[in-house]
Amino acid sequence: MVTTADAAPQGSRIVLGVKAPSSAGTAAADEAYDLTIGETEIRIDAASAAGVFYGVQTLRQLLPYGAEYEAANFAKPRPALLPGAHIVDRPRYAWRGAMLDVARHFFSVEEVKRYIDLLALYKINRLHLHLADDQGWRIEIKAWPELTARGGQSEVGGGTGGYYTQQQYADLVAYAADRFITIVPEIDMPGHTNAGLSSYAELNCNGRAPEPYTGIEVGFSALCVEKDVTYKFIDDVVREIAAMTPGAYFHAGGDEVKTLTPDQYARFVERVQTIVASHGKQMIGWDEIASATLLPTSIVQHWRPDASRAQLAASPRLILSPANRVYLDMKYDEETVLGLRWAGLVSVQKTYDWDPDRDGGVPADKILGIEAPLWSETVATIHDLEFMTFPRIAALADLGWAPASTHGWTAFAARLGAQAPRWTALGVNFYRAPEIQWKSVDAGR
Ligand code: TNX
Repeated sequence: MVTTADAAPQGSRIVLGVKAPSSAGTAAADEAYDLTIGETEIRIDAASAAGVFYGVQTLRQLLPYGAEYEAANFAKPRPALLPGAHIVDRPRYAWRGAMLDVARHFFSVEEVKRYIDLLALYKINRLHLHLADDQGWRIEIKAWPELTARGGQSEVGGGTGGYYTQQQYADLVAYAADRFITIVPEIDMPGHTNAGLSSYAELNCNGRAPEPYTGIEVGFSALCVEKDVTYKFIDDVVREIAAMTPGAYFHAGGDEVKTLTPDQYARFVERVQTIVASHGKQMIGWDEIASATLLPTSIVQHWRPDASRAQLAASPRLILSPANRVYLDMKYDEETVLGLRWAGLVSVQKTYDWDPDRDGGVPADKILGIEAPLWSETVATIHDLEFMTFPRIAALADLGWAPASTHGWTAFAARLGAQAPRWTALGVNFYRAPEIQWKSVDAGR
């Protein structure tokens, strides 16, 4: 056992170094780190700043949960005992994502920053923002100002909605980048577009703008794929968002279109893919896009449990988000008040206890990683958001990071239970799933 600097002013220190860790040369070396807790020194070695950051998050999890309170809560620094350790660590998957639907219910910049902070603790490295849907358009587009002036003012249930100015979006991108999280913007198209269609009559095939929509039905809206102005619109939107997004990706949605023929749909996806590539981004789409001819750089996000495995297997690259495993908007159990249940009940064990490489039914070498979406039809506040996210996001994070060889529900459930005091200290409104033995706040000092 060693002590940290506070307890042993005679010499313990923390050294952060950017140099090759033990995992150098492996595919995951970019995010790898070594953490050594010795008698007089704590060292974190990594090849990149991201690796150092992940080493710090691990060290943070080893500190007593009280460290999560502002230091001002304590009259004087408290000693902390840490176990001696040499940890050689690197992620299993390069893509460890969370998705937040800010369209059905709007979440403010401050709320999204809080979400980012909580995700960073568990080494999540992508935050996919679902920025437009039938119920609201949430990102300022200077060439099409009505999108936010009109389309940004509604949300599920009739609330006032909201949107991010370009400056606010850039601030979010920078805040996430400081925590090694890449923002992945999504503008869903051609379906899920009522907010856009209600802002500009010309985007509609019949030239008439529909009313704003505040219900939770899906599949009724679509951009007019036969009109040229539609592609001018998409080009402007992708250009402005791409210019504010240093990350390599643009998510073009593509899900649940019920008003187009399969051929119209595929031609649309291929045309959008060209637009996205022309603005220097790799296109991501929900798994329906697998029916189109895709570029090698495009990424298919698997979500429908019954999606065609043959089409998925033929896709260039995959992110796995099977709804019956990782949808954070599904109810946990029969008692859950919030959430939907079309993909079944999604317990913590359901989220954790599968092997993406083997159980997805798709070739492992195409899998970039996994992502947990939080759709917000029933999720209206940050408290709701935290309740549906925690503890399941920790299961997703462990599945995305830890080697398959260490996977095991019983040991994971114990590690998970030990997070409770830290979440309490952080003020997280987590669901105390009854199957987990949650440590009490007094146990972890
Ligand atoms: C399906 S997942 C949708 C969303 C809904 C979600 C609710 C996906 C690509 N489409 O529009 O919000 O189910 O669980």
